[in-house]
Amino acid sequence: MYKDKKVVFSGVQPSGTLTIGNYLGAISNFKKFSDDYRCYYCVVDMHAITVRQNPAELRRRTYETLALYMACGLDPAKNVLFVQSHVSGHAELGWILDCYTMFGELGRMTQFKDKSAKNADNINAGLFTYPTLMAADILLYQTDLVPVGADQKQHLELARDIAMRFNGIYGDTFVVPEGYIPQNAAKIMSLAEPTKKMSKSDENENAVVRILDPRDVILRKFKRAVTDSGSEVRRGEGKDGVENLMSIYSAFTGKTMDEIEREFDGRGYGDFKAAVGEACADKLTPIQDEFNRLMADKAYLEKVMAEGAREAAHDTLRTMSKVRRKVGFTEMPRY
Ligand code: AQP
Repeated sequence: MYKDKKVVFSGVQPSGTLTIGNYLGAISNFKKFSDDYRCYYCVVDMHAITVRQNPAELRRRTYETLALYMACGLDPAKNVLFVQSHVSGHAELGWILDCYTMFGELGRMTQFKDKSAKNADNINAGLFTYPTLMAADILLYQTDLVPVGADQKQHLELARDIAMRFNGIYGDTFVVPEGYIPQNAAKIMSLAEPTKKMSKSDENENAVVRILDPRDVILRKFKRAVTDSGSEVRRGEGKDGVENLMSIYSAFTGKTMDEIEREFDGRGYGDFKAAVGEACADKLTPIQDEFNRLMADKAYLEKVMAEGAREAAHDTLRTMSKVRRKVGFTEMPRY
C-alpha cells in the first residue's frame, strides 16, 4: 500500500454563495479529519457548469469558496485545498468511468430529476453524468471516507458501485469509499418551504441563510422562517419548519433536541427564532471576519490554489497510470 494515511475527499460547488446547509452538512465536519487523514478538499467548478453560470461570477465564487474553506478552519498546510479544473485527472477519469456507468443508473438519480425539472431549458449531458464525475473525484485519490450531507448519499452509493464494478472486471484498482454523513444537521431544509432542501442556488433569498449574510439579515431571515399555526417548540407531525429550526439551533449550540424542547417550553416561536438567529450569527461572525481578511489577499489565495493543484495532480498520477493500463490504453508517449 502506498498510502501512509487513510484518505478523505470532499468538494463543494461554487454555484452560489454557500449556505448554512453546506456549512453544517459538510464543511464544518472537514476539519476534524485534518490531523489523522490525508485530506483533499476541492472546489468543484466543473460540476458547477452543469447549470449555466455567469463566467465572472463563477471565477469570483471559486476564490470565495476556497477562502471559506480556510475561514472555516482548514489549514492549507494540513489539507490539500484545490480547484477541480486545475487537475486534469478528474475529467480524464470521469470520461473513463462514464464507460462503466449505466444509463439506467444515472437516470435513477434524484438530483438529476430535480435539477432537470428546475433547468428544463438546459438538460445537458453533463447534468446527467454529474455523478460519474463525482465518482472520479473520489476514486482518483483512493479515498476511504467522504464527508457529505445526506443529499449526496445516492451519488456516493453509485460511486461505490462503479468502483466495485471496475474492480470486478480488472482486479483491485480503487478503494471502495465510505460516506461520513453527520448524525445531526445532515439535511438542512429551506426556511420558506421546510420540506425542500436548503440550496445555495435557490432564487428565494428568504429560503436560505448564507455563511456570509450579515447578522441583521440572518436574524431577519430566521424571524420570517415558515413554521406552523401552533406555538410549541417541539418535534412532531406537521412541524417540519420548527424541527428544521431546532436542528439548526442544535448544530450551532451543541444542545440536544430534548434540551431545546425544555428550554423553549411555553415561550412561543418569537423567542425561539430570535435565539436560533443569534446562535447562528455568533458562530458565523468570526468566519466572516477571517473570510474578509483572506479575500483581500488574492495573491495568497492563488498561491494556495497553485500548491494544492500541484500536490493533488501529483497524487493522481499513480491511479491514472494504473487505470489507463487496465483499460488497455497504450503507454503515454513523452512529448
Ligand atoms: N441543505 C443541506 N443540508 C446539509 N448538507 C447540505 N449540502 C448541500 N446542501 C445541504 C452539502 O454541502 C456539500 C456541498 O454541496 P454541493 O455544492 O456539492 O452541491 P449540492 O448538494 O447540490 O448543494 P446545494 O447548496 O444544493 O447547491 P446547488 O444549489 O448549486 O445545487 C455536499 O456535501 C452536500 O451534501
